Amino acid sequence: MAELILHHYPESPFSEKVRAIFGAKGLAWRSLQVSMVMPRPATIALTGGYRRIPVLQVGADVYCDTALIAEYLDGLGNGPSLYPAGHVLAAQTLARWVDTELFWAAVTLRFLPENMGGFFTNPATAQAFAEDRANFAQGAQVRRPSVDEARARYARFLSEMETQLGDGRPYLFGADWSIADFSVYHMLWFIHAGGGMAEWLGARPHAAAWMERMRAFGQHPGQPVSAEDALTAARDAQPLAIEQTSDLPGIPPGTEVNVAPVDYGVMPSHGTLLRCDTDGIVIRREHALTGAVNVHFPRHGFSVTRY
Ligand SMILES: N[C@@H](CCC(=O)N[C@@H](CS)C(=O)NCC(=O)O)C(=O)O
Repeated sequence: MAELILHHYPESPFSEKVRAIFGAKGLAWRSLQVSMVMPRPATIALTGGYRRIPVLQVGADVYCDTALIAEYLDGLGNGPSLYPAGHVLAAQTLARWVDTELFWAAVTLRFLPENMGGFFTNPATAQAFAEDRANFAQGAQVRRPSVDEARARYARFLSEMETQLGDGRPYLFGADWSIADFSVYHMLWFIHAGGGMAEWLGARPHAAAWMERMRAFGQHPGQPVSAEDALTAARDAQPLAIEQTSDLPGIPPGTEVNVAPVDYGVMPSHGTLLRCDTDGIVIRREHALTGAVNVHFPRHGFSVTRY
């Protein structure tokens, strides 16, 4: 198998989810550190437009969105499945809620002055970030909660989490981890990354101990790789053979399509549809820098339209 190359940046919470999964599963990975703001030429050459971070590249196959990246990684490495029998629905549903509803509360909380920590001590960096994220927000369909609402949402969630962990279980659904643990972990990591609100965890010993257990997984660094070497890895590989199928009325395999997130960061990727079914969406693209690549997306949260 080709190497696992994560396109990410250190401050990115969704990247921290994947970095922790690499650690938990003992997977060797290569780290392609991208800028916190656009442009990201190598990553965009590979995805064809999708700009959210992280992206996992495996040779000439590119996996977008951590929901799909986690499913891909689950089949590799050591340890229990991220989707334990009997808890799949609960774990996936909690992970989706955390990655969306709790995420927007987390964004509100993280950018409070008392939670900023060392973020943006340089005004020029802050200005570049604000301009970049204004572009990113074009066409978004999300509602960012007020500070009061975000605090209430997080407080309620943390107190339910404390109760759930109160019987001494090591992970949210019992003796083994699930995808929900990694989603909750990266969100708490993000909220507390600036060092603020420490008392929120301090007052909840079970949640605090769980957080330290999860944080240990994140200490598993990747070997740096350059953008040039990542592009060479794509050019040197063949994209996976994909069984062609589509459950979209009027959009059969072979159609030129746009695939885009439905909520935010809605910049589409363009390519030829190979597959669209319950398990995901795959398009094939060609680019001078990458050769032929497959770009994979989850089905949930993405739209497919004719180009
Ligand atoms: N549902 C996506 C969310 C990804 C996401 O929102 N990533 C943030 C960074 S953590 C992002 O792309 N922000 C804009 C940017 O970095 O350009 C996933 O699970 O991968």
